[in-house]
Amino acid sequence: MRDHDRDVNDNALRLPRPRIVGGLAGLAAGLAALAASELLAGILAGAPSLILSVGRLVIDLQPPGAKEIAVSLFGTNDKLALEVAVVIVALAAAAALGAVATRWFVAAASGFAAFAVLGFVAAVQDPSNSTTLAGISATVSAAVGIQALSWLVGPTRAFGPTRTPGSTRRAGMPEWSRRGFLLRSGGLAAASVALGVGGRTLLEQQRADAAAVAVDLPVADVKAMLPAGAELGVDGVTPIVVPNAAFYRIDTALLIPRVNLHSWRLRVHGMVEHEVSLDFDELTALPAIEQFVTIACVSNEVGGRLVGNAKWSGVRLRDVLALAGVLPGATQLVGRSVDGWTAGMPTAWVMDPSREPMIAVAMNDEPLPGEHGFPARLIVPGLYGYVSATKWLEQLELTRLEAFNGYWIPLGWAKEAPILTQSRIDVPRNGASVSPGRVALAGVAWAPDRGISRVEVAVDGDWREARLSSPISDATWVQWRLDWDATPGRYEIAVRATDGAGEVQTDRITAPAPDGARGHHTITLRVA
Ligand SMILES: Nc1nc2c(c(=O)[nH]1)N[C@H]1C(S)=C(S)[C@@H](COP(=O)(O)O)O[C@H]1N2
Ligand SMILES: [Mo]
Repeated sequence: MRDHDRDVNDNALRLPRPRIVGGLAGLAAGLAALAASELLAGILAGAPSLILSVGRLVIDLQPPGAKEIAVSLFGTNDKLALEVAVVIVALAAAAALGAVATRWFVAAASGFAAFAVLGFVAAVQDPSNSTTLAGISATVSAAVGIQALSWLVGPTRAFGPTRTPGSTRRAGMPEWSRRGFLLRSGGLAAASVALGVGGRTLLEQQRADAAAVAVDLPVADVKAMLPAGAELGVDGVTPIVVPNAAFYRIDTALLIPRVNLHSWRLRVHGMVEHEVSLDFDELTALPAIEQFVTIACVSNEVGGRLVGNAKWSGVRLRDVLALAGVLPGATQLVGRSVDGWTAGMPTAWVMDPSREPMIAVAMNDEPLPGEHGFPARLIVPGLYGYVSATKWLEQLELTRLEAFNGYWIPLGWAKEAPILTQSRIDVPRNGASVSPGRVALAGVAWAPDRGISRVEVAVDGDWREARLSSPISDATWVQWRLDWDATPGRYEIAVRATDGAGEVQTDRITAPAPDGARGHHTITLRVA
């Protein structure tokens, strides 16, 4: 190690420009501030992650009509992108404040405090965050950031007691050597990233644990069974029953909502004869049912994978509604989640005896996974998820259709949205090259809950009928297969399904918004 005087000399000679020094210090201090909140959130149940809170605020403030943003925010990867954007903006601001700090420390410190206030305000929008803990988190985060900034470039550095007579340092400049400064800020940044990532890991673990508690699953009298021939056995085709770990996930939750099974209740209210509130045991004491249902996301593109089929177990939604007594005129049923998300559907759709809407507490014979709505969710055959499939369900409200709009409706999505007839080619992959001879073209087709009566495949415009797997029910998808004698060349392969009512899937292409994507999934193949 160098002695202190060498350090100071070094500093005078080689210290980078104060604005760069300040920027780097601000960056490190910003990382420390963010890490403090992540760590607290990981350790203290109920303490918010300020990053997630601000991300949540961004999602909630989506300007109505920004359909494309809304589409992209449905996706899971886009959530990560949103978080990364929040962190980048926060760090850029911290770097800018750091550059200010070398000349006007109080202003920079106030900037850090202002960011903490923003984080606090964002955090208390979410009712599941404790206001006290949000306050503590914001305060600690600001204090850590300001302390780190002061340690690296603050007034105590510039005017510290170790100032040597004759030093050429300017006021406001750190007294570390360049190497010392870079080591300290780099070390702080690295430690912050490590602690922050550790904190986030703990936080996600907390949420996963909450959903992994032992649950007594209802046992249905009538078992849902797969018919013989439910699976065509073509390599690479989506399985008829999608395993939980592979099932698509779509929601606005940046972090799986925490639900304590022991205090959780389902409240049925609004236009009912009498309000009903059931705890988990009371809910699952109702007659148990299970059924396979294919659910789909309205933002699924033609050929997309935001659709899946699972065995759902739970109770009949109509049994629960009957306990409360739905009043005439209650034309809409709204499912509300513990984090305030809502989906509304026509009561008539729910009451139609041709289908069996349910409150599911199990998915493929396992308790509902945290990301799929633990402890209870709605599954309503035939409707897109955004107007029906409320996860982390907490309330059922009976109202009139005109009286309330669910979460996505003001953002430009259709109020009523039955799942459109769609089909997808799974094998071969688009753009693949295959050998001449017999080629299995195969995929899935769905039209819940009208069922699929026929799937046709066009090879260069010539439609041929595919073979179908035995359908489980009208509420589920089927696999299809066409064996094709391929001769060398380039081909365009398209698929279309016909629903149970005889209606052929349209080739008229539409975007997912406002009520689902239309058009035929089409791929190109090379046979050589
Ligand atoms: N609480 C809550 N439930 C929700 C959503 C949500 O954002 N929050 N998204 C819905 C949408 S848009 C779809 S497509 C389905 C997806 O269910 P999955 O994630 O289990 O596949 O959940 C629905 N339920
Ligand atoms: Mo969705």
